[in-house]
Amino acid sequence: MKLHPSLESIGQKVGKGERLSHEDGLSLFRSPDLLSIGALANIVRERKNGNRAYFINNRHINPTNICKNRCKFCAFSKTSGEEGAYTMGLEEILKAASDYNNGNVSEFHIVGGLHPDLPFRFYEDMLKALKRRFPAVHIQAFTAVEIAYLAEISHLGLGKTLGRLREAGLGSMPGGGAEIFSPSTRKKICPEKITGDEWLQIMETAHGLGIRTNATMLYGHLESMEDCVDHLLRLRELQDKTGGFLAFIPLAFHPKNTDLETVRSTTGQLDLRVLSISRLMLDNFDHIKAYWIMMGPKISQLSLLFGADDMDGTVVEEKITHAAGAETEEFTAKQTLMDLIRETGREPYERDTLYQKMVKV
Ligand code: V47
Ligand code: SF4
Repeated sequence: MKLHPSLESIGQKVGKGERLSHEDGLSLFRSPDLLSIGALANIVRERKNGNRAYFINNRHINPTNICKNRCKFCAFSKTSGEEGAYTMGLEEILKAASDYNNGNVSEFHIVGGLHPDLPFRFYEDMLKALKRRFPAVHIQAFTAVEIAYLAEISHLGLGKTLGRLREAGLGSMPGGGAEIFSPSTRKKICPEKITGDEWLQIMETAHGLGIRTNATMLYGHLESMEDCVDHLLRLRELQDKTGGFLAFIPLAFHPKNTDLETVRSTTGQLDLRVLSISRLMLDNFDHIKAYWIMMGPKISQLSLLFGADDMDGTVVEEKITHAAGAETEEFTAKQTLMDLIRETGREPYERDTLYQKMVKV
């Protein structure tokens, strides 16, 4: 493959399976040659996952949008009493869980705001009730930010809080809340949130207890290229230590109805670039997800040729990105995901949360 001069040494490293450096990451962000970056990411993607492209039959549930943090990039959260603020009761949560395919999904993905008044018991009861009604469904719930908050309100400490949640039915944790680790940028976009160091510490503790998690990075807001490369390298460092991350998901910032509304939406160019660079830098992550809700099905489909090996899932109901102006549907049928995958020449595989059961469909 003839590479742009800016990518020659990176191409050699990728060919030999060598680790890329911070400087390489910056060169990838600066290079004008997106197609070559994608082609290099594709080499790594095919080395790790062959021609497979995964998806999951899942349902998202957001029990409450009331949140004491009110991050500047978030259009989903509300203050108690504000118009549009909601908190679902247990029955409502169970009803939502069963309203798609009778609850016949392989995963419930549950995240929400940091509610100032709900007790720790509410979260335990929710997990237990879901597990009782849908014993076969894996529950992936609570970002590290929520876990930090639950540890605070439970007064049990982090390890015990995670242990209690696991006993109640928690299977794994999603990757949200990572945003961008750089302290100065983080302060601008989510000053109330736990720090990047704390996010990493919580993930390390979860991994130490055998709880697998995902990881994310929010991009397309006020971050710099350096922030992104630093973020990816810190994830890579923790993955070297614990091996607990399942997948990485780059999250495209949606500005509408947020305090950062003047920032323009991400472009297809940036979406594909961040995704490919993530695949190249995170050499110890097995999976890179192109979350179709945030990228849109069109770019998400092309991502399968730019380093991604997973399109996430059926989702069914999505509030976080849609509050911020997402124009995608909230639900994509399994058949549609399979068609999108096949059109790119990849082979669709339906997977479970932990990538243990993967069935060619
Ligand atoms: O933590 C909030 C982000 C996350 C906006 O682990 C926004 O498999 C874009 O983490 N524009 C929640 N992003 C979603 C999330 C996720 C989604 C799908 C799969 C997985 C996984 C994780 O959404 C939040 C925050 O980082 N977010 N507001 C916004 N305006
Ligand atoms: Fe709350 Fe999460 Fe929204 Fe921040 S991103 S305001 S923590 S719901």
